[in-house]
Amino acid sequence: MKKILILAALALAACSTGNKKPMETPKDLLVHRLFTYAEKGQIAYGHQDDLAYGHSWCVEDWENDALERSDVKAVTGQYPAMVGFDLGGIELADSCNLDGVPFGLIRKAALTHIERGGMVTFSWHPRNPLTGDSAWDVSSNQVVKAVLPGGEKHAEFMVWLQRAADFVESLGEVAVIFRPWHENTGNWFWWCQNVCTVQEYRELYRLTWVYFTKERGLKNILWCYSPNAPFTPDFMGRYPGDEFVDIIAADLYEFIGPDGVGEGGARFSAMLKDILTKLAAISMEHHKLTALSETGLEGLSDPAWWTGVLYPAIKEYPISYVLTWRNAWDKPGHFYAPWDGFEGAADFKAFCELDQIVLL
Ligand code: BMA
Repeated sequence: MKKILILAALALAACSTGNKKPMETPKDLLVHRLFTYAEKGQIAYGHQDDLAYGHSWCVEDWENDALERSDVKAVTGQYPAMVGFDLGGIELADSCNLDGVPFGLIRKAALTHIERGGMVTFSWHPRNPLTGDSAWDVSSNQVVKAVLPGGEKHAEFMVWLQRAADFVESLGEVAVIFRPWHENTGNWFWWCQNVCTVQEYRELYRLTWVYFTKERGLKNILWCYSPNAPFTPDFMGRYPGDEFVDIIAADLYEFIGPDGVGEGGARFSAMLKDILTKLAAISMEHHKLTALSETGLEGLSDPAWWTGVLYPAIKEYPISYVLTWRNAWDKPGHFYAPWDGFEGAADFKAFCELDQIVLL
């Protein structure tokens, strides 16, 4: 028995010293896991902020809380396969993010979820570095230019990157998805297409990647480029380049207008299929993973949204995961997944029970 253990230890040592096949890094394993889902036609389900709070509850004494509560688990019996968190606020060394979630809780929740076998993705809504207002301040088209080398805010911005990188580094040897400068083909963030040039955007993304990867040596990040649908020339026109990206994804929400649930769902479904068709071809051409990095119907006013709208629209496509947005604890109508007691929970449960949909 002992001999077997020694031989096993030697084999492992050989792997890690590079004598034979090098050991797989946490990033390799996460890439492999996501590619496997896509190859098998499976889709992992993710929910933003899932372990930090839910509809009308939030973790308070996070240092002593085992973080067992989850709206998704309350309804389905399982945690989501992926949990998303937002780093907005880390740039100014705030103790809580833009939605009031302590960064200590975010770190603990992310590590707890990974320990349980789950995956974690980070978005970032940093303030506008030129005006000091929120990420949604598009009053100036000089902001991205100002943070690039030679710009008046460059030195300050590098400190912002340093603080974000410090946070990721503090997670240790785990792989996470990072999705900075998302929805750049919209017109609502200071890095969107209406307020910066193609070149400026690409330099912003690359500057971030180079700082994290080369200067800080943070090698366990899967970089996700996620413009919003619909597909426009800017979608790939602003692509930073294959070297800087692991996942080419898209964000798309359903909005119900005056025409009601049925029409809203049909419009969303058509747009979703269109963008996923393009993403399937693009990800294949670039040898990248693909995903639906943010989606949802706020308030879930369509009782059959999961199995009637979302699932039929995504089931044919090789997306590795789909993430729905947060269930705000302090805004009763701002939720994107059911919670315990929500009357439309059965449809979500049915969606999660489909063979193709992966929870934790
Ligand atoms: C938006 C809303 C906001 C929130 C922001 C960042 O979609 O949920 O309430 O502050 O995301 O999480």
